[in-house]
Amino acid sequence: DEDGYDLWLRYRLVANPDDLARYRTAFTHIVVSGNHAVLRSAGAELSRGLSALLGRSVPVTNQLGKGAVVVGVGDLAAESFTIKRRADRVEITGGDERGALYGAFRFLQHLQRHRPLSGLDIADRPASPLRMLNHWDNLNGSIERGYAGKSIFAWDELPGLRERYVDYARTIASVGVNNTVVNNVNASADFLRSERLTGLAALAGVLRQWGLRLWLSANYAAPITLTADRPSPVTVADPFDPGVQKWWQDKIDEIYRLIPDFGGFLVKANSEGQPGPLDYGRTHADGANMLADRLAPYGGRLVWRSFVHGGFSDWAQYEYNVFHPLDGQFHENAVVQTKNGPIDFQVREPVNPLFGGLPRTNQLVELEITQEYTGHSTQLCYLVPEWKTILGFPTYQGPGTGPTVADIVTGTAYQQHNVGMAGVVNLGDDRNWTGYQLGAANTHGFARLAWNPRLSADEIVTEWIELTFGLDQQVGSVLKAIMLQSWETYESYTSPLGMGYLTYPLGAHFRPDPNSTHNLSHYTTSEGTGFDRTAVFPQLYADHWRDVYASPDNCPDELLLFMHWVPYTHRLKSGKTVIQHIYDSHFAGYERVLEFRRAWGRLAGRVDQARYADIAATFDAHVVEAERWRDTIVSYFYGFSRILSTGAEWLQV
Ligand code: GCW
Repeated sequence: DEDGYDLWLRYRLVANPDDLARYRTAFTHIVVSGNHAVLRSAGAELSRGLSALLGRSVPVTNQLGKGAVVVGVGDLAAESFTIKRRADRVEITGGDERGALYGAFRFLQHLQRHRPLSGLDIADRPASPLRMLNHWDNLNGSIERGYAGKSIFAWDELPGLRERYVDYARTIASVGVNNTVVNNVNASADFLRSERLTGLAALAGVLRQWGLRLWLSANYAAPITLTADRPSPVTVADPFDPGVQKWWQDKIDEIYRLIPDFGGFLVKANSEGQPGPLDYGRTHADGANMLADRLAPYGGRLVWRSFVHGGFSDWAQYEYNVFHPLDGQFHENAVVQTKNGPIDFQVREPVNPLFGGLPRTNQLVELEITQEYTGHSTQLCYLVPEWKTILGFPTYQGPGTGPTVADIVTGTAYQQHNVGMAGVVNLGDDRNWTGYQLGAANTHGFARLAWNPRLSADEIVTEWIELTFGLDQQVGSVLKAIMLQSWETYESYTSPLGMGYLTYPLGAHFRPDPNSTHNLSHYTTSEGTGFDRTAVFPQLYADHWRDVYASPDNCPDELLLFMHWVPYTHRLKSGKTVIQHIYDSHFAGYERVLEFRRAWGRLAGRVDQARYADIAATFDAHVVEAERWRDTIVSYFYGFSRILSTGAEWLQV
């Protein structure tokens, strides 16, 4: 059935008869060398994948010999693997069981893509130790910023298990994810109730077989909430209070008795109404370290989010001002998780100045896979090109151009071990997992970048297309071109020149409504528009970027209205005036979406009917949304500026 459920784990019969014959001779059975649950998963996946690809049973046996695919552990770095073709067999060797599992998946992907067997010799290792998903899933099954149905986790059925948990674990392990936080950072304390923990332990048991550690988001006031009905309740959540410390110690002991490989806690504190240590006059570092110290003996980690703000006027610098002074105070197993930009996952933002601004703090970069501000599930927006610009950003903090964000989150910048990438995931219980078929490319792309931030967007998207739609050249080239343009296309018909936040700020963030953020994210008048942030924000960067951002003439066009307020007639580096750019980009962006729809239409008959029609329907919706955005934004700025477009007939009323 072609409903998208298999995502990129589609093991369809190899169509090319020559390839099929070659593969059938080369691979006849699997040998799992060792007795470990993760190795058994690797063996089971190889058997499942090879049997389907070759159209006949490829069983797990204990006979070495000709045609064996042998998976096991050898003398390599943790999580790394090699795949080697020997005279009569293939050897997949991991530095540990997890590495072996990743090698097994990579081998299957190699065959799914009909890559040549001659000289098959692959060695790979993950760049970052922490490759995490963050689910924003709630106890009632809803998902904050979820556009793919309800949570895949049926909390109230646990410890009862669903088959889908295995497919979830397979899917994310197949691209190297090794940690997952299963509940929302706006956390219900109820997740930590003793009654819930046995159920969560059952879920952790499934994940463990696929090399995944389960984490929980913790509500900082949990000691208060969860003791409220006791004779002597805990009445504060002050990290320096002995009663609070004891409560957390007992809770952490209880969790590790049930889940020995529990990953740790993710905490959103003193942010958007959440409780936290600041309520008691303590700092974020005090709050984080209290938990980190209690997790440390178990090998657990504490991830503390830096996303704090107090409204629009000083949003860009707020987070930096809170966290930069704390650099060096977080303990070794504490990690600060920082959103890519200083605001909130807008389609274009400067890189968060906390990258390069916290050299003595372990950091995760938080990316938003779910398309809260980038098209939900109605508009294709492939985010890997955006993420590449973030990861490749040279901070200039230090010698030369300084470490890039990728250098920081892979640990090479400051020789750190508790670093990596976290993605707010877009998975839900829709049959196709991500609400629309092409959304899965972002899930895949995030994980591939977390594995290796140096892969190009072209390589990653090509891999995803081949695994998902097969090897048809025309499908590949058309889809690749669409996907690689889609982020800048989304930007062009939504937010001009880095302005950001043009959706209604409360609620769902669906509707373009520039009026609702007037004098908040942009100061639009009849003379001009933008946000003059020059007084403070550019100074948070190294001198190089400060000089670039502080001057309207040096600032890159795409960030101009983030940094500056300019008259409509200000001339961009592109040669256009700001107002003409706003008009042109919105019309051109809409036209490009029409072109996406036409191009997809030309693939009729080349993609199975069900997925073809499903994606065609997405492009229909995409056109409607792009038109709404175009008309809202263009009329808004025409309304203020009253400047007619030059050369655009449709505005000359
Ligand atoms: O921008 C906001 C989102 C919230 C989210 C918050 C955060 C989980 O709209 O839904 O809450 O960011 O990242 O904490």
